[in-house]
Amino acid sequence: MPERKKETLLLTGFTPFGGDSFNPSGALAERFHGMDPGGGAMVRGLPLPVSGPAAWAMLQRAIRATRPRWILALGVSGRECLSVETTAWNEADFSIPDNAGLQPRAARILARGPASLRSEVDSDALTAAAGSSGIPAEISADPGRYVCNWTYYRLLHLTRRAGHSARGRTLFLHIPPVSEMRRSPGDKRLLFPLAQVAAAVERVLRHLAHPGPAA
Ligand code: PCA
Repeated sequence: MPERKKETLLLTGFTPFGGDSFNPSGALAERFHGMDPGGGAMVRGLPLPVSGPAAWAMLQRAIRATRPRWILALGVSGRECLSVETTAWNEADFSIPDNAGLQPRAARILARGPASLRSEVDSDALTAAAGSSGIPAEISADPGRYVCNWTYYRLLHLTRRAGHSARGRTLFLHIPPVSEMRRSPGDKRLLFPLAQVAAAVERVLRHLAHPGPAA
């Protein structure tokens, strides 16, 4: 019997920004590229530039080329937990310039788009899967108003279209800062080892591709 072609699970992350020299989200997108998370899927990892328009242009090309069945977008937050983001907001309000030097304030992302968009992924089940890794996981309706929210809003706006390959299967996960981001020996933030965050993201990937009882 010919082997069935695997369907794409597009996993995005971001490059470093805001003075940090490391971004675990982009590193994990690279690490999991080519992984088989079960459910007939194959992970395609894509680190994105930290700039709304540039990230979106790259993401649109990847979506057109791979017609993903699932999209999991990752970004690093300042929170000491995993945040399963349920909602994206039609607002760009950057507290610092992005990597292209753009800094929209109180601006709409899409002039005629709705004020907010919600993911249809089962966030309760997914949060339970993420939290079984030992890193606390919470449901969040606030992905900030920076590049992650921008990207998530555009993603949900695109994939909610009837017949879109990733309709109902698009989600954003904020991950906590990791030890590689320590700014100085006196940096007092709770920083997780990258390997532990990777284990949590792996659970999320497996759950997304193949929902079922947590392994
Ligand atoms: N986090 C930022 C942008 C890139 C990233 O990893 C954010 O939360 O918007």
